[in-house]
Amino acid sequence: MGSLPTQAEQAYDVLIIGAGLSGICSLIHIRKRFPSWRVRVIEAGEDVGGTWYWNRYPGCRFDSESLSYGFSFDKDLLEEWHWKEAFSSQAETHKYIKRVAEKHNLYKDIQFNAKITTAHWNDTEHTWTFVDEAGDKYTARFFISCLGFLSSPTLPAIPGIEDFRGEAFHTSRWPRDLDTSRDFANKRIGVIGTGATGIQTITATSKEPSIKSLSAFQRTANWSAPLRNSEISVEQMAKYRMEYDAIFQRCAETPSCFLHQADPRKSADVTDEERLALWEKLYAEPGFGKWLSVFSDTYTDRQANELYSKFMANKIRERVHDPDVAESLIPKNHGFGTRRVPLESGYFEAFNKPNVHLIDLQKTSISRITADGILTSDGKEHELDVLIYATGFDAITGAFNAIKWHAKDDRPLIASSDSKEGERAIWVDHKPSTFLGLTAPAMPNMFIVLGPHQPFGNATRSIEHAVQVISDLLQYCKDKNYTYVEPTQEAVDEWTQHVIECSKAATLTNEVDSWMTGVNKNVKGKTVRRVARYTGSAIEFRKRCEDCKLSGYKGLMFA
Ligand code: NA7
Repeated sequence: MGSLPTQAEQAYDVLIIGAGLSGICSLIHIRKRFPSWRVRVIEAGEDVGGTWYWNRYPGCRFDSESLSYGFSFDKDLLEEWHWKEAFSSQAETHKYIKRVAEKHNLYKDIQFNAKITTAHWNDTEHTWTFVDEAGDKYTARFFISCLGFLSSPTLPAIPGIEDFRGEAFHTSRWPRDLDTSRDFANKRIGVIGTGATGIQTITATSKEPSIKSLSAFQRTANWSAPLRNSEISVEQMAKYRMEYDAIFQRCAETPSCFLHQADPRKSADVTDEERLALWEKLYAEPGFGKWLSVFSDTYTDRQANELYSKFMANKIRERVHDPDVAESLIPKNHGFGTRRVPLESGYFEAFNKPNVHLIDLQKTSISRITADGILTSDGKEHELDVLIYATGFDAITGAFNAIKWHAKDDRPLIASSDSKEGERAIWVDHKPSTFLGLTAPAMPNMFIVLGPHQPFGNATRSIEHAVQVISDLLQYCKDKNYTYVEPTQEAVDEWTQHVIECSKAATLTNEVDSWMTGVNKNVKGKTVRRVARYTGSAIEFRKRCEDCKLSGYKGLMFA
């Protein structure tokens, strides 16, 4: 390693931004691999956990299996840890992450309450300098972005937000000391948004016996299906511990690293009875099987998708007493599974309660937020004491966009094409260009975990893999005494084209607006669909990363 600048207050070999699962996994591995290196994590929150630190809203929990989620490299902790439920709650998951941090003595290397605001590349020194909100500076040779792909919350672009006199907050900024059974007593609660978060929040809040009323404001109906959670006893957990190797092996063999795999048959290969039998079986089982273990053409063949959607629509009709409400809850503009399917624990039954109301914004839209609630276009004012924004995130590129980047040649990372900086930006109009999703052009010495163009599936599995690849690459730099690494434009173009080609296979998903297709109407410049995530399989992704390493890192420039 060349010498680091001395004038900076804090100089590191590796700076990690974010102390969620990606950040702590990076810290553990970098420390282990490079014991003499100075490593520091910068984190905006007060504790480790990332997603599981910020999202404390009621009902927040996994909808992938707890057993498939832990760090597979930490065998001791797998032996020690008891997942209390098949689908762990936020509190338990956060406890797990804290335990990882304590066990590996990570806290001493993490700077909390520090939000990075600007980043400057120094092309002479081959270093990045970061400045946080408090004005503190950190200089680093390499940095690992562990910013998260759903970490930048967005409020709806609705007039009057600032007028509301009651309590209002975004689900991922849930007040830490709020006790729903106490603080929601006798209150009229409103929730805007019915994505995965809204569905969990609405379900849990509807079960609060003390609330006066709950109004769910739904702009787009979302498909959702039963989670079927259960407790894991001490005896069961002891048994599961012996199966961990097989569990992680299975994750490694599926396209999204979940425990579920599509049925290789096509919908039309079987009789109506056989088809129904598989669907009923999956519906009765816990977890994502009902999204991911269906017939292989369910998300590519329109007719196959329509059939399955009809099956799911009937399930909703069976569960919701009021037929009009049921029809409003059944999505009409997209087929089942073409958006990420949230799993629920009584969501549809919530609307059978007399004090729970669905406001279908397709029938009457929100005109404005007022001092006392929400005014809809039919002239009705829905009076509220608490207003919860379950309105999602500026996904994938949002956390990058929250930092002012001065990359190589002082280029900004993100800018819209119609802006002054548009011509020089690296990701114009939020369109990422990367090499293997791990590096980006004109952003030397940056490595990304769970960023654009990476597979997102089972997050921990993707994180472990990305951190491994990055550690190997850093080892290569160390061994060769390189202080500079950047992808070639050719490699970036080729990889970005591959990501776009892969996305074409997800035919029906591509026809739907969602954070997965890069749309968020609350964010300037995100009104049209774009390819921001890797939809090829995780298996293919791993292979391409391995090929790159075996080729001596073809596609990367070093100095
Ligand atoms: P999502 O899935 O992006 O959902 C956001 C929800 O908020 C969705 O129902 C939106 O409706 C709704 N929304 C956003 N803006 C508005 C306005 N202005 N008016 C009305 N409704 C609005 O975010 P989540 O937090 O639920 O989930 C994100 C991921 O986290 C999830 O997929 C899991 O992977 C975990 P829309 O559909 O845009 O009409």
